[in-house]
Amino acid sequence: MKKFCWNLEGGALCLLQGDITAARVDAVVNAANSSLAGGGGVDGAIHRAAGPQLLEACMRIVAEQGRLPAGQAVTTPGFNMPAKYVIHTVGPIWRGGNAGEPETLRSAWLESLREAEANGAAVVAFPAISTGVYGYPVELAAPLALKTAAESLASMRVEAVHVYLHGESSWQAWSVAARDLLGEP
Ligand code: AR6
Repeated sequence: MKKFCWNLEGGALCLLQGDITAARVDAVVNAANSSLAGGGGVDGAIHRAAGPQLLEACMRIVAEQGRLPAGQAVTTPGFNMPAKYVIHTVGPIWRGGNAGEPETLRSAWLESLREAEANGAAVVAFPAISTGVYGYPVELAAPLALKTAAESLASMRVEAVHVYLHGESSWQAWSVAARDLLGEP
């Protein structure tokens, strides 16, 4: 498995190629939708790996507080996954870039990191939120997400962010963005 890490002020930022559901971390972030009812992509994979209790926990949250708006995050247990927690966030659907998509994507990353910190999670795994079904161009999403994570590590108790990338084109785009922003790993 490919892995590159940058040791930054306040923690480590790593890119990994692989399946996020197998990540041995404290918390896994899910690129969910507002209904929290599961779906395709990484959301479907996380629900399959965690087992049916994850959907039950998500449905309780929606019953109590309603649908999860884009840019926000909530936490459930990880159930059958190695990770203790799943942090569900909703990224923006790409509508051309002038509908607040960058602000919403930044908020999805930040609010997920805040949830991680609030739960005492030291190592957090993220997928490439919004860059699949939601259509956010990965060349734009990767630098924004990496900058948000790098800045947050400096001021938060989270010690490491592991970005799990699925597929070669995603890996390439994130590697280029990380080198541009952070230099050689
Ligand atoms: N591990 C890591 N990354 C993965 C995995 C995996 N097991 N599976 C897919 N990816 P997407 P979005 C990558 O579409 O764009 C769902 O139906 C994938 O290759 O999962 O935020 C939800 O319910 C891509 O690079 O999330 C929502 O309705 C990245 O994860 C909607 O899709 C994100 O792709 C959310 O769309």
